Amino acid sequence: MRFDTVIRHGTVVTASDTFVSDVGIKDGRIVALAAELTDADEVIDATGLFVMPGGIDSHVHLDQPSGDGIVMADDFDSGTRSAAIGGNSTVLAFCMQEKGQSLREALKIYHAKAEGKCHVDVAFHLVITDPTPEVLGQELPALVEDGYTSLKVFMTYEGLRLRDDEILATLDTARRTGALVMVHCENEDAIRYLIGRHEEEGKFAPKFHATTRPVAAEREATHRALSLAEIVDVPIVIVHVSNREAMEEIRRARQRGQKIAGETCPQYLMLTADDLDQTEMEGAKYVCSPPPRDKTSQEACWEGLEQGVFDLFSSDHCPFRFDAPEGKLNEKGKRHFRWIPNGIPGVATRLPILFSEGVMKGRIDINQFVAVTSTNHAKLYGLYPRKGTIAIGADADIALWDPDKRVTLTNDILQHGADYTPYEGQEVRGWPVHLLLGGETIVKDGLLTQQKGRGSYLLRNRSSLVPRDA
Ligand code: DUC
Ligand code: ZN
Ligand code: ZN
Repeated sequence: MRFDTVIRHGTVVTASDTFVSDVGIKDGRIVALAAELTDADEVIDATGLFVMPGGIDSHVHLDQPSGDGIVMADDFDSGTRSAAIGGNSTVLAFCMQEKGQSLREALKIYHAKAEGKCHVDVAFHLVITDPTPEVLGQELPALVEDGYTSLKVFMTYEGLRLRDDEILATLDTARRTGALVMVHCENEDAIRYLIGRHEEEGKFAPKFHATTRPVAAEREATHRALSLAEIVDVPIVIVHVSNREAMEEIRRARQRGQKIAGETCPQYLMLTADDLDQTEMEGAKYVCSPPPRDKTSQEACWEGLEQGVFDLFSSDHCPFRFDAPEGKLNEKGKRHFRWIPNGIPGVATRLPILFSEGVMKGRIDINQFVAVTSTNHAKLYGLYPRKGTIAIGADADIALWDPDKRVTLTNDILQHGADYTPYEGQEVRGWPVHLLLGGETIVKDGLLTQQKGRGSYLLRNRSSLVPRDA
């Protein structure tokens, strides 16, 4: 067979194997894995490089309205561009239902936002903020059938959070329809109470974002979410886990026999609450929820990755400009931490940070790296085996990694819309030097080689965590 492209002399890495092989690509798919493939229109020399499935970041916020004049720093163009620079070929973003809005209406708006803009493949999770009988009884089941097979619910944020009975009703619908629910676990009432107390005490600086959202507020909500899922007998994903106590709740639920996926993020390995405690509002750059904790929590999150408590390592990319009236330093945010928009950029830095700090420092092996950054995302969100692996028949979404390339992370190389990175100046070892999407090179030597619009929208199957008869 004559191939469109062959990748030669690289070391192929999947979630389970590492082997030297050439990769033959035809019509956007991987069609051959063998030695000495030569007959091709294009030959990419991967000598000394790892040939890995493109990263899948299943937790990314793009172009979400935040109210109050706050504007997210990335739309689908800049956000997926930055994703590609960081070695990702697929991102799963959120489609946020407004109160009173139908899910179909919300989807129409988000599809319009993404249309023609994406540099990598995308799919949407549905955020349920208004679980009316109509939404749960009719819309959601139809949408799950149509390939929108995951949703997120919030236990915090006035206006977004669901009450426990609403969460139960949503989980029950997920069980009946075969959808997978992601849960943001923080106790809203406790947080609001603590914010009130801080206000009485005149505590308004960014560092108090962390003290009003303590570990116990996350642990309690995690336990409650797991209990609610147990009550209606449905799998869930606990997203953005920041500390040991929430992580232990996941372990215990699994020991009880529950099917649970766990996710952690770079900020919980790399940052601490001390980063919020800086002069000149610098701490606002690190305001995200749950907040970064302490060194002990970082170690716990590493342990969770090493031991498989966490299936997913996602960015929770949720970018705002720092020095901007529509960003972190909006007028109200300068005076009170509760008005600093929650979230940090990270879609481009997720993979290099884990490769450098995890693989190169011997904390996880390279197959685990592939599992928690790509394969498990594909499996849990219904994209496997089309995505998330190097195998015959899979999409040729392939990242070539140079393990020896040293890069200093600076905002200008990341190509996102934010005006900062929380990791400015940090050196990483290992970099995705070449990225193919559907067999086509979209990034070479840190630069985009294609215009936007190459990415497709992905309709998805059911999660691997969902029973087949659901
Ligand atoms: N939750 C997220 O998942 N992302 C950003 C903010 C938040 O609270
Ligand atoms: Zn969240
Ligand atoms: Zn998020």
